[in-house]
Amino acid sequence: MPREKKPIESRAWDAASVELLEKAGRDGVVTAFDRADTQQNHCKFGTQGVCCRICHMGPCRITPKSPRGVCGANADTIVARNFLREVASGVAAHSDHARHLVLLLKKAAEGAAQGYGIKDEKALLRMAGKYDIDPAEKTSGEIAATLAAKLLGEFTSQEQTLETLNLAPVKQQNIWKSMNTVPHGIDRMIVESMHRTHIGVDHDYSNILMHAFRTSIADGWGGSRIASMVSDILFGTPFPVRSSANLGVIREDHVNLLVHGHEPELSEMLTIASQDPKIVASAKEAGAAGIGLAGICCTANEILMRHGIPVAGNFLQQELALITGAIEVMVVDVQCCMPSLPEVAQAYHTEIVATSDIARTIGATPFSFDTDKALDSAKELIKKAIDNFKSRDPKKVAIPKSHKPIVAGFSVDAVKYMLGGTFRASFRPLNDAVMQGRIFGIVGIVGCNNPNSRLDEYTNILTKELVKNNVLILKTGCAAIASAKEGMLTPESALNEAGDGLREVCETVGIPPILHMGSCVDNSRILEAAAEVVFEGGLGDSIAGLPAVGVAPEWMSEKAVAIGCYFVASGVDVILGNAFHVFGSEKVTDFLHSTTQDIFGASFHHCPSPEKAATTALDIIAAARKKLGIDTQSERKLFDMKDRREILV
Ligand code: SF4
Ligand code: MSK
Repeated sequence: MPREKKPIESRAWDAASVELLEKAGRDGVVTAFDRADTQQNHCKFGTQGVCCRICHMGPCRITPKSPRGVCGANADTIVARNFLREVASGVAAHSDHARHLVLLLKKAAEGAAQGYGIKDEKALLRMAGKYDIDPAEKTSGEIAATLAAKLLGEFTSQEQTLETLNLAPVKQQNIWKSMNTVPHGIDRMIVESMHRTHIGVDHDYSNILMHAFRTSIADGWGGSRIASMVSDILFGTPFPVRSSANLGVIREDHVNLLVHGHEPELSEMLTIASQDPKIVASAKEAGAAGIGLAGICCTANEILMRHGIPVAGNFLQQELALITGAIEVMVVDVQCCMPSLPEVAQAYHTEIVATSDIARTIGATPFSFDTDKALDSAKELIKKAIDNFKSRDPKKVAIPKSHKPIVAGFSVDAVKYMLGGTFRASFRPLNDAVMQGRIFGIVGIVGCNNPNSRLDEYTNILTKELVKNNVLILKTGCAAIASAKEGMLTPESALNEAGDGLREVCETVGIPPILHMGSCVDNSRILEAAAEVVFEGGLGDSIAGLPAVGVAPEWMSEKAVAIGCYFVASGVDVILGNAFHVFGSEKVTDFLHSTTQDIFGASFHHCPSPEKAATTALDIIAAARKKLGIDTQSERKLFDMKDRREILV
């Protein structure tokens, strides 16, 4: 039977992507959208999670007729083991990213990393304080060196539990202690996950799953939190910046260089180098109007948050960006960079440059990025792009017009500042707005795109519905880029869609109702915000009781599984657009979707449609408000400076 070919408009929500998918057809270029069609009949054993290939007596597949693998493992054990391995991989990805940053901090502290230094002294001192480092009579380099050594200990510690856990509300810490889910060193947690899932080790599905949550805590409150904090020290804590998003940010008359992946070390240097007058002059000598730097996925989010560099697109637009025919070089680092990129690039003149030694791609140019000479490396890469400009074939160039203005850069510090100014930076006005009902609740919408559903559709419908219902949205990753492309990340446009109460608060404070908080590791900023709400008071003593929900609408990566787990372990209910591969075990499914309520005060919910996700989120928030006793509408009153002073005097 011939495979069903979907109409192009059904693949993507935004017009720019549809335009380039049509061009891909004309240019004979195969993309992830086409390959998803050829993979339509997904293996049932895989989607149910009941295929085990952990040892070579197998692979074993569980069916009613063969309910146990050769070793005797049943569906519960196999599904739970597969789940834990996904979590471990996600945690490893985030935490290795964090490790690279800590090693860079160490080098920068020693003065051995060209172009890097301590950009945000306040962030350094704040973090040093958390690690009891006395700053007296120490240079910032010395403080950074001591801090880096302590942070490296968070990865390797064997008996000590993570110090970063102290950043969580005491109630969460106590739950983790009582449930035996306090993580030791991050690396140890990942190693133990692999050990436990080896043949013949941990067979009790609930014991395996509890370790999945324990390992995930080492990510959300450990690796990812460290990555965000160290990035802030090295590159600056984000504050609101204006920029624009979607494929239309690519400029035809510029030498175009795209950064893609996750780690910000090189992209920071490319940002600096791209503004070097000598480099701009050589681009002009080559016949271009200048250097066009833009990003894809989370590397894009990193330099957007700190420098306002435009975002060309999210995960499923990485190939589409090349199909514009106007990209000289795409620099890839780690995570979410498709192996298909060099093949797509072959249809044009684009050079794909793989810059991480742990992430090589066949057909890409390997480039060993050396943090000792980072600025030189960045200049070399831009020179490569300038040299390649002459090879561009104008007949193959077609850049969609579409791009939207955005405001991003909402770190927790930035939100506090916007709420209370320099001297009274605080979450108080936010908590009050929630208590008074002007803000009904807070929802974090995060995660990827997935060609099994229409690009950005679920994310955008859900976001609009929640904003209409007075829900403040916190966003990261590719979900944030989806809203950016939709024009929902500016105070002006999004406020038209917000409910009355939310609009009132956003207008008073001057923020959009959707706050872009950064990249995948910056999901830890959402936890930080949740903790701040608890610390501020008035909404209970635990994250678990807050009128807050997490949603991963179009997720696809193992990192998203880890993120979902650390949200649940922190007491935040998580709605999934795509189901986990666990339905082959009723017990594992029940554990994740129900038992965790009794353990952590939160669980997973599978909602295949955005409408169902919206009603589920609103129901969860309504129940939390009732429990907190704030379900009745109190008098609506604008919170002005006089009110703030009265509270804080
Ligand atoms: Fe089969 Fe058991 Fe080996 Fe898995 S560990 S492949 S279930 S024998
Ligand atoms: S990039 S993990 S597709 S959010 Fe962070 Fe996007 Fe998901 Fe990658």
